[in-house]
Amino acid sequence: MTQTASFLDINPEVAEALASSSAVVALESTIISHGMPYPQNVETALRVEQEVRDHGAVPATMAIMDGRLKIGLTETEIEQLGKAGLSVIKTSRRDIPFVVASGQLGATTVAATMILAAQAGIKIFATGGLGGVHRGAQTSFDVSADLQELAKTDVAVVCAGPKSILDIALTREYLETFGVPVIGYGCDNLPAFYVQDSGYPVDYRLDTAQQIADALKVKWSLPLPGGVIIGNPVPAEYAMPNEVIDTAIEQALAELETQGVGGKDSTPFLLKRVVELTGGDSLETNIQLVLNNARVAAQIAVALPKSCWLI
Ligand code: PSU
Ligand code: MN
Repeated sequence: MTQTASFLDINPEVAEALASSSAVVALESTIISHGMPYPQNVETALRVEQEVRDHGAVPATMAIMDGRLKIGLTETEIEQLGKAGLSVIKTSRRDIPFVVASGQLGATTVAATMILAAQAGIKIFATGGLGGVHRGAQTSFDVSADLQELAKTDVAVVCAGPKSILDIALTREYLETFGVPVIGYGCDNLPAFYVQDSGYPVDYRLDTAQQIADALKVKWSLPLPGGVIIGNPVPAEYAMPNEVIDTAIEQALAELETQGVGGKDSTPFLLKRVVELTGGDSLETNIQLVLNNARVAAQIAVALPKSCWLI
C-alpha cells in the first residue's frame, strides 16, 4: 500500500467496480458547493450520478471529509455539501493537505478531483466547465491550477468547454504549450459552455466514444502522461443566445474588477453573477450540459479497454 492510499476512503460500490476493472466516472464537488445554488446543486449532483449509472458506469463524486479523501459520496454526504454551499472550502491541489489535516469539509475542483481520481485509479471524469486562463491574465497572472493538473495527471475530463468568463484563446495556447490535447466530441470547434461554438478549433474531432477511448489508451500506454480535454457541446435546445450570455459575462467581469474580487474567489463570483444576471436561465443550461457530459463520460469509460484501468 502506498502512503497516499491510507487517506483514501473508497465507497464500497466504487471499490467493487474498480476491483473488477469496470467503468467508473469521477465527478467533482466544487460545482455542487460553489457552482450552483441549493437545492438545484444537490438535485443536479444526484441526477448526474443517475445518468452515469444509466449508461453503464459507477459514479464517484469526490470530496474531503473528516480528514479523508472521499472517492464516492453517499446521498447524505452530497446533501451535506450542497447545503453548506460557499462555506465549504474550495479545494484545489495546494489546499488538499490543509483541508485533510484540519478535518474540514472540502469540495474538490477539477484539479483536486483529478488528483483523487488518479490515486484511486479512475481515468474518466465528467464536469461542467474547466478553469482556464482568465481574461486579463497578462497582468493578473490568474491561470487556473486545473490546467497544470491536466498537464501532468492521467485523467480525461469531459466538459462543455471553457466559459467565456475566461480567455479561450489564451487557454488554448497554454494547453498547447503543456501538451494537453483538446478533443471535440462530434464538433470541429471547441464549445464554450453555454453556447455550442467558441469560434476556436479543437485539436482533434472524434465522433464516437470508442474512438476517444482508443486514443486515450494509446496515450497512456505509450506512456505519455497527462490529461485530455473532451469538449462536448451543450445540446442545441438548451444552448443560450450568444448576446444574452455575452452581456451577462461582460457585466459580471466589470463587477469583479470594481469589487476587487480575486484569487480563488474569482470563478465562484463570476458563476454566481452570471446566473443572477440571466434571471436563472443559465442555470438550466448548466444543469443540462453537466448531464450531457455525464452520459458521454460514462460511454467513454465503458468503451475504455479494461487494461486501461490498470495503467
Ligand atoms: N467553471 C465552471 N463551473 C465550475 C468551475 C469552473 O464553469 O463549477 C469550478 C470547477 O470546480 C473548477 C474551478 O475546477 O471552478 C476552477 O476554479 P479556479 O478558476 O479558481 O481555478
Ligand atoms: Mn484563479
